[in-house]
Amino acid sequence: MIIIIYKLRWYRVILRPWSKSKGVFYLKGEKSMDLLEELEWRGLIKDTTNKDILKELINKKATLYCGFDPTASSLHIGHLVPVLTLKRFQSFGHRIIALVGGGTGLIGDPSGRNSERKLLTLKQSLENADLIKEQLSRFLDFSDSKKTIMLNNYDWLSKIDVITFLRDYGKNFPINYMLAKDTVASRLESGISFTEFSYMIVQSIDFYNLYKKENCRIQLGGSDQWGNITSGTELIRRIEGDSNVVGITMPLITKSDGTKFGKSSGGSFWLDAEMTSPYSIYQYFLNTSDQDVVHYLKVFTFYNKDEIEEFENKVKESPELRQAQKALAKSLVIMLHGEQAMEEVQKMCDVLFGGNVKDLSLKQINVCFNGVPNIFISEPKNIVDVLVEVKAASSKREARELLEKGTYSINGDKIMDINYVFDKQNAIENSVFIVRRGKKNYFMVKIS
Ligand code: 629
Repeated sequence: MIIIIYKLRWYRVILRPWSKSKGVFYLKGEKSMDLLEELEWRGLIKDTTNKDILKELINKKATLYCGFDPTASSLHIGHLVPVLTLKRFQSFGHRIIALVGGGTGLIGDPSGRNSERKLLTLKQSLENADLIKEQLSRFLDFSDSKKTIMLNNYDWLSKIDVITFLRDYGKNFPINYMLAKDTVASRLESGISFTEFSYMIVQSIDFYNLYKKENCRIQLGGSDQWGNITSGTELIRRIEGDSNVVGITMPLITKSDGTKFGKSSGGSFWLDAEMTSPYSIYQYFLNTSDQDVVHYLKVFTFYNKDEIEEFENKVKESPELRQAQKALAKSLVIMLHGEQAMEEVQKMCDVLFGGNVKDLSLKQINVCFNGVPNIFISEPKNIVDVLVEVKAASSKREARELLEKGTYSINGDKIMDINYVFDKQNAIENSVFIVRRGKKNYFMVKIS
C-alpha cells in the first residue's frame, strides 16, 4: 500500500505540467536505457572530454550546467536542444544548473562567429537575462531547489577586480593555448578584440566557480562551445589539480537539404509566442523532410525508442500520411506553448482543410493566412472586380463563369452571386475577407 501511494506521488511530479500528451515529457516506466545510452541513441553527444569519467559521474548523481547568454530577449529553437538535454539529465535524477550569462553577455562570445559582436548595454543584458530566465523556468522544473537551480553569472563576474582577474585566472591561460583555440585562430586575420579574446577565461571562471560552490562536475554545450568548455576543465585542473570534471558537446542540428535548421526567410524561430507564433512552429516542423524527421523526434521529443521506431516504420510505409511529422510538430507546440495553443493551431489547420474561417479570430486569421495574395479596398466593391484585382480570376469573364459554377467561397460561405459586394458589414471583425478558390487557393481582402 505504501509503495502504491509513493508511486502515485512520483507520477504527479513526473508528469507535471504536461500530463496529457505523449512525447512531451518522459512518461513513467518508459525509460529502457541508461542516460548515456539514451543520449547516444538520440544523437545528442558529439564529443566528451573524458567518457570514462562521464560514465562514473552519471552512475552516481552528478551536477551539471549549461549557459545561455542573453544576446536577445528570447531563446530560439536551437537552444531547445541543450534545454531538453538538461531536462533528460534532470529526469534521470541529476542536479542541473541553468546559467544565464548576464555577465558573459556583456563580453560577447566569439564562438561560431566571424566578426566582432556589438556590445550589449548593461540594461539590455540584464533585461534579456530576466526574460530568458522566465523562459527557462517554463521548461525546466525549478520546484525542487536541491535538484535544479538557475543562476546569473553577472552576480559573481561583476565582482572580480582586474588584479584578481589577471593574477588568479589570467596566469593559468598561456597565450599560445588561447591562440590555438578555433574561435580565436579563425579570427586572427579578420580581427578580434581583447574583450572577445578573453571570453574563454570568463566562461572558465564560471565553471570553476560552480565547481567550487555547487560541486558542479559537468558542463554541457553545443559543439560551438568546445573551446570554452575545455578551457574551463583546464582551469579547474590547473587550480585544483582535479582532472575528473567533464565537458560534453552536442552536434549542431542540420537539415538534409543543406539549408540552415531553425531559420526561414523571416529569420529565426523563437520560443516566445509573440515573436514566432505557435502556428509557425507547427508548420515549420510539419514540413520536416522524411530524411530528418526521425532524428528530430529523438532530439526534440520524449517519445521513447519503441515509439520512435514505430514512427520510423510509418515514414517508410506511408510517408504521405506524415504521421511522424505531425507527432513532432504537435509535441513541440504543446511543449513550448501548451495544450490550448495546440488546439488553436489545430483549428487553424482545419480551416485550411475545409473548416470554417468564421471560427477564427482576426489575429488567428492573420497568422494563418500570412503570405497569401492580398489586396486592400477602401470602399465597397463588387465581387467581380475584387476577384480580378486579387488575381483569383484572370479576367472579369472568368470571374463570372467561375462564380456561376460555385468555385468561390467567401468567409466560409459559397458565393455564386455576381452582384455580391465586399463591404465592411460582411467582413470578419469588420476588417477582412478570406476568399477561397476551389479547394486550396486562398486570397485575402482587407478593408483599409
Ligand atoms: C557562460 C556563458 C557560461 C557557459 C556558457 C555561456 C554561454 C555560451 C554561449 N552559448 C550559446 C548562447 O548563449 O554563447 N558562451 O546562445 C548557446 N548556448 C546553448 C548551446 C549552443 C550555444 O546557450 O551551448 O551551442 C546552442 O545550441 O551556441 O559559463
